Amino acid sequence: MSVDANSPPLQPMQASSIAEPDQVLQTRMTKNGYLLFRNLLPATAVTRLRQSIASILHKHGWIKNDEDTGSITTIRSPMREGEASEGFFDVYDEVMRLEPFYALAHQPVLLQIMQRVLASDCFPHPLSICRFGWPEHDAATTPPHQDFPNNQGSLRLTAAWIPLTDVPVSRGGLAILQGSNQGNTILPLDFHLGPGNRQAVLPDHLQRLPWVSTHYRPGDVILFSSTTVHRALPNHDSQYLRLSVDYRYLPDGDALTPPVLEPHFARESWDSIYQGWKDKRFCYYWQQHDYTEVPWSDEYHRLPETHLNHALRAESEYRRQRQTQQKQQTGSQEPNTDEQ
Ligand SMILES: O=C(O)CCC(=O)C(=O)O
Ligand SMILES: [Fe+2]
Repeated sequence: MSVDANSPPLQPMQASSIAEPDQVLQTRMTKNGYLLFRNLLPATAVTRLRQSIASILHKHGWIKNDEDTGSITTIRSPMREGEASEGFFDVYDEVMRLEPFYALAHQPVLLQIMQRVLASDCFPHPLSICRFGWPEHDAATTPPHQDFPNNQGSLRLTAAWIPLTDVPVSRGGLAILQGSNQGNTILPLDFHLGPGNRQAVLPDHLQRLPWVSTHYRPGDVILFSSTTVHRALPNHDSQYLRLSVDYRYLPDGDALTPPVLEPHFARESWDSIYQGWKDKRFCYYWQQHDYTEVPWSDEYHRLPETHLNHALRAESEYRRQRQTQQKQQTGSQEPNTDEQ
């Protein structure tokens, strides 16, 4: 398996089964840093969320009004996560209010497997993320990183990454550096244009580990640890958008930081997000848990002064490339026959 010349060669991911004993799953998680479960989530829950998000994307002119086939076709140029000037929040704010977006984190099958692998009393922290994996947007694709610096609190924090669309390897799914969690070391960081604006600097012994990935389908779930190095693959699949969500769980009583109790990007209050929800069961559910709040530390994100030049160069190169791409698109654009 190979994606392009700039990506490391990929090896296949090992799938796990919920029929395996807890001990086997826990040992594999400790050894490999991830567990992939095929077809875990009910199709209805995943489809409902994809359709809710797709209707927002369509309303804002980001995607075609396709038949729902599990694939989503983009009709606008890519943008970076959080890029306000490109209209990112016109869409993202609406997604952040969707009841099914938060409900999926509480799906019984997902909670049960997390409880078996992580801790019987674990729960998702409320900060939940939706990702748009744009085609031909390599410079701002999620770089190799660990989740601990972005969440902090407990090293036992465990993520669930969930594809909402079909994600063949060419469509930019998640890749895991297998075994990179061993030793639970927090890696130094460098600037990157992708989500989080930081990439992990991989020491030699980690560079020798295999990157693994797979063709993900809606219903699949991958769990990974807070120190597991992971990244997104470049999306080179025509005009298809990769859509996914990710949630993070921790054992009750463990530490967490204030930002993970906020909605992603913290642009609205929970009260405002909860307006219009039909089922209030998942409103403020975390307050029933016994976590310990610890301060957020900027130390995990600090970059050496020398990285500033690199950041500025990357930023201006990105802007130049995007202008060229946009000019080419405007030049070659056919009249849009898709009804808006
Ligand atoms: O979907 C992506 O591009 C990034 C996902 C990720 O980093 C995560 O789920 O922790
Ligand atoms: Fe991550």
